Amino acid sequence: MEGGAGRGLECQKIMDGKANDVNGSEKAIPSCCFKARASASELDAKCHSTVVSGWFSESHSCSGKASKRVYFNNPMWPGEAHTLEVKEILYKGKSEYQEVLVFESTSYGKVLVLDGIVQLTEKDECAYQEMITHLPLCSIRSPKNVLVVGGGDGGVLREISRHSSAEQIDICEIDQMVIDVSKKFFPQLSVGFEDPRVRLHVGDAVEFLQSTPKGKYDAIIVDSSDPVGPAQELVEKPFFETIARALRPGGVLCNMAESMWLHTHLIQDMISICRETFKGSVHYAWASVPTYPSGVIGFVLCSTEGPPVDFLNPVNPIEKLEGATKHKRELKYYNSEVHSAAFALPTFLRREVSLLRDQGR
Ligand code: SPD
Repeated sequence: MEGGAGRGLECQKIMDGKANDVNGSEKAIPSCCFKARASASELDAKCHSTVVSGWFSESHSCSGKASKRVYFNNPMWPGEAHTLEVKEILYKGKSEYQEVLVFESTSYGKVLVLDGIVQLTEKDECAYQEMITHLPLCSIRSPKNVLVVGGGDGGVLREISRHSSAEQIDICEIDQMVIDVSKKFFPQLSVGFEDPRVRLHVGDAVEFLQSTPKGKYDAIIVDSSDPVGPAQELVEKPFFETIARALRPGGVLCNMAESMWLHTHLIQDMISICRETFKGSVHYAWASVPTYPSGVIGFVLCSTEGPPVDFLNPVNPIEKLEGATKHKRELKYYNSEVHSAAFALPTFLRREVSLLRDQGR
């Protein structure tokens, strides 16, 4: 095992199947790499941690008995794996839903990883959380009732709390462990839970939305993990229908929508479903997040039938909301200029997205 003394020890612990739990006590590490296992023959698959020789790789690694090689491949981005140097592993555990890993990286601060996929780093989380929140909330006047689906780290809540118009901020997160881990290791995000307007619901978002009164929310933000595992149904039509039902006329949805470089078909599918489901407008925007695959992440923004929403020109500019740009933490990425620019699409993507519109899908 390579790496510094501390790092070597922590990595060895992981390889030995031990790590510290949220409270610091040593805990057995569950078998890793369920997805890699599924793609390898059971006898041939021997799973390793995703931390090898002091480097975390966003992949599912599995050594084949026959070839004695380590494979790195993630079904969401086959053929590539982003890698970060690990200073220290801080936590590894398994919830009912997913594997949870927190490590200190040498270049991006602390990193939260779910099922082998980077969810956020201290250095660049600002771009994702600010954009997924303010793109929708600055596109409507005085948002009052807001729902976050997922987002258990609290970063999106922190951003919503800049909007003094918000009266009730609901969050439905399925995995209590994500909330606990964030409160312990990412206090600058979990601070979002401290806002008295926040109501936490731990459970399934589909069930939560089904029991939500029709037209309750002005805005819904879906801050999910990638659509493999627990988040799969969050990109399917029935889910979007329950969202549309829960929004008021002219209400808005902002949904995490992957990378334009890697997931054009998924984006096309989402836009197509949203055009069928939401009778207002549907747009795609994007932001630069260096630690997400291909360095960018996108968002689908939709509005329901009702007062028209012009997503491209914010009617509720953040700079005009008293104290908003400095609330809890100064904005680092989002501003009104970035807002409008985020909807400018490269030619290849514009073609794909407008093709759907021309086909009336
Ligand atoms: N490919 C990673 C996408 C992660 C989206 N969710 C991030 C959660 C941060 N609040």
